Amino acid sequence: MSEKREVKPETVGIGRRRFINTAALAGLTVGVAACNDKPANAPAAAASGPVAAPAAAHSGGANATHLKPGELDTYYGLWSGGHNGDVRVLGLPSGRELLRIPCFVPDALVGWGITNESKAVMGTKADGSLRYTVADTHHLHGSYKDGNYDGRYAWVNDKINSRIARIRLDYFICDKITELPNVQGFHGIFPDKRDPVDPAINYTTRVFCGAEFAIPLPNDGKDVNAPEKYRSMFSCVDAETMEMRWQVLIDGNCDLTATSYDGKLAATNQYNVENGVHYEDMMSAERDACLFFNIARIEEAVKAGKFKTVGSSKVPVVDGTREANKDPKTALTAYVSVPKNPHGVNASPDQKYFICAGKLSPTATVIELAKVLDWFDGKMEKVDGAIVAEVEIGLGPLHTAFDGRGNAYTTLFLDSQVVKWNVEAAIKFHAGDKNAKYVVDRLDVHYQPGHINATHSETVAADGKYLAVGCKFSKDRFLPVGPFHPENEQLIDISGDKMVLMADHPVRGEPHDFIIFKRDIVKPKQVYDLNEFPLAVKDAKESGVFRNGKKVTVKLTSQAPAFSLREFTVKKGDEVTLILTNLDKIEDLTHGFAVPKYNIQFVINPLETKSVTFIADKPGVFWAYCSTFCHALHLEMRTRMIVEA
Ligand code: RUQ
Ligand code: CUA
Ligand code: CA
Repeated sequence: MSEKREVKPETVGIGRRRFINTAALAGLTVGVAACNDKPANAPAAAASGPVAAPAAAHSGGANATHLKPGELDTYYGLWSGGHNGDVRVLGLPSGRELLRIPCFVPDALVGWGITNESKAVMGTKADGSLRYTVADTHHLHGSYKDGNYDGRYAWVNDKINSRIARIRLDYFICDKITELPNVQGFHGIFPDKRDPVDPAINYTTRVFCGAEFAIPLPNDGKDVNAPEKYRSMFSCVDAETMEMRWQVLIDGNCDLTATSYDGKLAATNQYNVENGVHYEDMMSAERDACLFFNIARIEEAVKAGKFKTVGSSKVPVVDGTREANKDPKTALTAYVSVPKNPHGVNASPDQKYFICAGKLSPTATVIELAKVLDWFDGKMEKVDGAIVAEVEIGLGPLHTAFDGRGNAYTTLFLDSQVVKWNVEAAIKFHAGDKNAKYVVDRLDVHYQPGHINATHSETVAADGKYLAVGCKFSKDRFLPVGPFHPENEQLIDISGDKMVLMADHPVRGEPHDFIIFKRDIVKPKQVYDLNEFPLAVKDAKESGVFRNGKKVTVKLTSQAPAFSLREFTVKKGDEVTLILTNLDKIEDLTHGFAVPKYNIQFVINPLETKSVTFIADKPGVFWAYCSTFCHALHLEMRTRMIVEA
């Protein structure tokens, strides 16, 4: 779009830096009309630190991303899979993609949305077909224990249909999906880090979900022409059961979400305190808010029956509006003001602050959590007193990551940069010490970065090693492939004073968010436990065709290179349920099962059981074959399905 001139990636230096900046700003006039009211003088230039040294001069350098054949990565990355509705597992620093975990959208490789087990997780209509086949995943976070990832679960959102999916990190599979009632545009998501009341519960038990779009409550076709009645809610899902716990009716909307390390506070940034319906309305207020939730008080209110329900949903809804929460001593919510249309809110690893990125404001706002709690305790008069810094960092701040050494790294969408800034120095500067240099470093990224995360960034174990940046535009960074460009996930070494760009990785759109953790956090199992599956065919001798009127069950096992039945016969019009257990218990010995003309395909891992149900509506012979290479005689591994006319 903005790029007419050629950019030579190998020329790193001041000239190039300026050039890329100009290109990025030129691009925004076309691509980001909504942001045209940015301040005329770019604060980026004023606060700019020294220019980044050439990447080649750094000892870590790009070589660190190149692993020798057979070498393993030291970190896992979990990336949301965007519109594919899956979660991608990457090895880092190499950036190699190791797995995709389907969640919200069918997947033909593993048979997600085809097998009965996956359909039960995804949700079906009365006729057995899938309720939804599209998704828009943005945000992914892992479960915590003692302030660090514990490798039990991860959660990812679906913005289109307001669903939350849980990933089991023992098998790297999606095991539950919950649809949030009475909300639209479910966006931000964050697990709590411990219980607000019970100190023995030092791990995640709740997941918080923010909803961006206000809708009539209930959304039943009445009130559609009364936008002033549209409302948004903040939701809490139980981490174990994945049932809804409660919702909070709020003023304004929710964007991203953060939680405190003590479990007491959750917050969501709000870009639409105006309750505007059109984007001009949503940008009219000079300040929006970071809305805090007092979790213990909300749960007390629910227990005391101080809630209503909306429509057919039984989920308790408490009142978190400004009007109902004026008295700090009883308030469930606190609206801390932040400049115009903020975006990301992130919890610093020292457990003290939430950082709100300004988006339309070139600032980051630092909110001290102890002071928010003081307000709830009636010890501080104005909740805005919790703002301990509001400093200019550059144009279009979106998300922030941390290195555990007091520095924050914020993406600047419009400047196409990552800015490294020191939180305590920013607080000093805000307090009046104009000599406090809070901007430490800036690095050009390519281009228009959104999400950012560092190794263990939002945990007490933040180790300041690598930073990943999700760049929305890749422009000239890869071979051209027509109009639809890949995005560019860049990896940056942050172990030194200067950030060093290590690698570009093209990705299919649009991953948004990700977390990165040390490989020993998870202990993945590579062979299933037969007992996990109620339908398991535990012995090849149990195989056969079992008829009950028009309902037929076919039980089958696989052991390389054969299925337990050489053939099986059903009748036209039968409702067939085929159950297949893979009795191979050797790591990596996965089979597949594909039935021509019946739209059936799935893989079956060691000691896994899957089932499919279909109507045998086409008579004939159908060679059901193993579709995953498993053995020298893989091509011979078939069974003949005979459907009698
Ligand atoms: S939002 S960058 Cu969901 Cu920032 Cu994507
Ligand atoms: Cu079994 Cu291929
Ligand atoms: Ca606004």
